[in-house]
Amino acid sequence: MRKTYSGYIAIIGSTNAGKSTLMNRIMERKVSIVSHKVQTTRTRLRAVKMVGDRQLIFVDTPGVFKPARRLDRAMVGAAMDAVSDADAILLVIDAKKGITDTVRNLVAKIKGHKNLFVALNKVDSIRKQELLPIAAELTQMADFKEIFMISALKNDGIKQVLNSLAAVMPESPYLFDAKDASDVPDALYLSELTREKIYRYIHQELPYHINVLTERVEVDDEGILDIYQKISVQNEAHKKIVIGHGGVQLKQIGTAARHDIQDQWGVNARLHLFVRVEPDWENKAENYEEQGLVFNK
Ligand SMILES: Nc1nc2c(ncn2[C@@H]2O[C@H](COP(=O)(O)OP(=O)(O)OP(=O)(O)O)[C@@H](O)[C@H]2O)c(=O)[nH]1
Ligand SMILES: [Mg+2]
Repeated sequence: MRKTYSGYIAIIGSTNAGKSTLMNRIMERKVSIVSHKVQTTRTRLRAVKMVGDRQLIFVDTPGVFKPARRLDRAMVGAAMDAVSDADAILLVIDAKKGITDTVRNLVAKIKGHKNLFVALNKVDSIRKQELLPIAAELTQMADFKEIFMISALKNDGIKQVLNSLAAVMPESPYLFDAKDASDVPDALYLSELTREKIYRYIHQELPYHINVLTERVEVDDEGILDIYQKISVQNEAHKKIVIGHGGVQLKQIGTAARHDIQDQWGVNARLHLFVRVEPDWENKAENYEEQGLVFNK
């Protein structure tokens, strides 16, 4: 019988390093939401990529940072769990920021792993000669198999990453049906698309205090999806901002999310958004479970 190869690759790194952008670039479509803000990704998101006949299961993770809230702890916990199961680890570093304390701490935690790779990302925005000292320092820090210089945004250097990772995948039956590009539950995926628009249109800190939960998806006779989502905010003032004057803000969020859903899925959809004041959403298990996060009591 022909040999098959399949394994997990954890994409980890500081928040805002470009992990989700890289994940989407690898998949050639949007699997994971992206924003210019830190702490965008809140849970692990898996996507399956075939490189020749080798199966690569990528796990995008929340950025690692110093956790303060319960949600933060669950996010960082999800990232570290992904690492412990991984056949290979791809550490993503924002080359503009270089080796920060967070990166240093992270490397200390993962340095025993046998398939350690690092991608210096955002090379489009820094000069080549600035990369060399960073690379030199990294080789002192751990036994990286390879240091890639990439731009996830400009699609530069991605092929090399894929080929090198494919080469270290263990011999194994396929762990996922090759047709399943992503095992993100649809409800979560839909919630994520809306949450991304909240990050896009609502400024400053507010998005971090907001949660989106897909409560129901119905399909009518014409195949049009009715998607009902609850946007949880912490107080009346936040609700006002999310809805906006005369509802314009919520409309902008809803329209953008609906377009995205339609584009990504090739379906027609109506998106029904309800904003609810739920001061305690961060302390409710249901808001963690859809996202696959562990709710620590
Ligand atoms: N210039 C440049 N910007 C990039 C590149 N890759 C990602 N970005 C930008 O960096 C920002 C953060 O990207 P994300 O992919 O959300 O980062 P992340 O590491 O997933 O962040 P968290 O989910 O918060 O941990 C976005 O504004 C991206 O457009 C790159 O190669 N070059
Ligand atoms: Mg992310």
